[in-house]
Amino acid sequence: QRLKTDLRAAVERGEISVAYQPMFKPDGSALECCEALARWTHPEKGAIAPDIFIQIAEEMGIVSDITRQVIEKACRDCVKWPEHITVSVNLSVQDLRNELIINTVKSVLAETGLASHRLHLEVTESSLIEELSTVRLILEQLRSYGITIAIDDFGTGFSSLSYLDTLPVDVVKIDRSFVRNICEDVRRLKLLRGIVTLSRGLNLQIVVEGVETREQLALLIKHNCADLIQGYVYSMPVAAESIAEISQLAS
Ligand code: G
Ligand code: G
Ligand code: MN
Ligand code: NA
Repeated sequence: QRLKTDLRAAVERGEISVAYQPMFKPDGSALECCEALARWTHPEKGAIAPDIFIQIAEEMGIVSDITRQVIEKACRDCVKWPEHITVSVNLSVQDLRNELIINTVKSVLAETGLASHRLHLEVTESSLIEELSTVRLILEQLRSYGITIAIDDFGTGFSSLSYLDTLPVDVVKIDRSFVRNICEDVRRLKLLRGIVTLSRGLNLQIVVEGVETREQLALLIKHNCADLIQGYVYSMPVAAESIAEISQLAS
């Protein structure tokens, strides 16, 4: 209860900050995109995990305020980065139920001057299942502005592949659970390769998340499983100010 009151106050004061986790070409030769990750530091309890405060915000019906703040900060930060770098923001399932998100995105792009092709939006696979017609309308509208749509946590949401094909989606981010045991368990590697083949068949760009070791990375490269890699093997989430330097080192 106390956490709710404090979160509301923090959101009203604009105190949600944003960290960025880079995505690289598999060989590490270029930093292409950064995922914006919301951060909240509670005055007494310290850092609260986003899983926790996003869920609280959803229960309180204020998650769209957080989304707006994160999109604003992400766009302001991205305009300062080298031009080839894009930024990817997570949407909550609640953002996809309300057409207001369309105006939010449009006005933030106008205010910040970020080219729309540099903004990506991530929606979890599980959030696509409800109110499909509203979701489709919102995603189509956003995509018509030139924004890229990614499905996050792909493979965990039990969505029907046939409607995945009909949704306006450009990128799949394969959930890190599919990477965890690929070096030890050949069946896990086969499963991952199957998902990759299927995604390529649907003309989707593939981001593999949660890559932690050099061995995993080598296997992913060997089997051509990824267009982009996101994971601790290359970088943890970092401050906006570090992105230009990390990008410089990669190139
Ligand atoms: O930051 P971390 O890597 O701990 O993220 C944990 C989870 O919180 C991830 O599933 C991520 O998608 C989610 N998350 C992080 N930032 C945001 C945000 O701004 N909005 C929403 N809806 N989810 C977020
Ligand atoms: O669910 P989503 O993909 O939006 O959230 C990204 C989350 O994954 C963040 O909490 C981020 O800190 C975490 N993460 C990023 N890279 C790795 C990794 O290599 N291993 C693990 N275990 N978590 C990671
Ligand atoms: Mn994400
Ligand atoms: Na994910």
